[in-house]
Amino acid sequence: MSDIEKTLADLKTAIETWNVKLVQEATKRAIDEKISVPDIMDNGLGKGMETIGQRFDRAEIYLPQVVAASKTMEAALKILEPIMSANKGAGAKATVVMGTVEGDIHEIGKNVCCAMLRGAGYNVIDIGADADCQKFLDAAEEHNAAVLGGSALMTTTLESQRELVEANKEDGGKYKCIFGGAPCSKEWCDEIGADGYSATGAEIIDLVKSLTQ
Ligand code: B12
Repeated sequence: MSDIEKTLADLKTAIETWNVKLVQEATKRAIDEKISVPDIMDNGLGKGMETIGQRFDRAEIYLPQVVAASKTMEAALKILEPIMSANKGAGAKATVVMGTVEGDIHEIGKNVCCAMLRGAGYNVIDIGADADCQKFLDAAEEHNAAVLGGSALMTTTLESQRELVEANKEDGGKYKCIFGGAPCSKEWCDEIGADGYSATGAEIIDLVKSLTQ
């Protein structure tokens, strides 16, 4: 196993075992080894979170363990954040308002997307979780955004994505609406009249690029 493979494996293990010390050490090591952030996310941390999701689905672990894994993920994102933000303001790239839609408190995927977009040089306004349509529109207006990105992790909160598309239309359709999250799909986005969908944080960069060029 190469050093890089070992680091990615350690990142995955750290999330799976909610080991904050290990995640901090392995994330710093990954940076030293110049592993790209999309690689750190997709082939390290994200893989660990996938396992957590599967184990939770099979009732092998419960909410407290999922929360612990989420906190471990946040500890890693905290270390990666300055690198991501280093690109901030470097160019004249568009502003994206990112939030988790109303009724939904899942933030990890949204945070990953924010980090990826920042890393690619976009100006990201993170309005947090359980954000209603007005909060999206107000933030977009205030920061002169081009894109609204809404994350939903529950089948019940997919409806809030539809509401955001409609609220944007009523407001004059000034912004492109893109969506993601585990229950979201390209078909759903087409059905609700959204402008785009991406399955991962890595793909969101090309999606935003294609909508803002
Ligand atoms: C972590 C987690 C939690 C954590 C969230 C911590 C946090 N700070 O975010 C906690 C423990 C708090 C939690 C709470 C709950 N959860 Co939960 N949770 C999960 C879990 C295990 C993983 C989600 C996750 O973080 N994945 C990792 C990230 C990296 O992946 P991701 O979110 O999919 O994001 C990627 C892509 O989707 C995409 N993406 C994401 N957002 C966006 C946005 C845009 C614009 C784009 C383009 C792309 C994009 O890019 C991301 C990066 O690649 C899932 C299980 C699963 N299999 O998904 C359940 C799950 C989502 N939870 C579920 C439930 C039911 C709940 C609760 C209601 C539980 C309860 N009984 O209280 C509450 C929610 C309350 C509420 N009102 O929201 C269900 C939803 C079921 C359903 N039918 O919809 C799931 C599917 C588990 C299950 N099988 O039952 N949960």
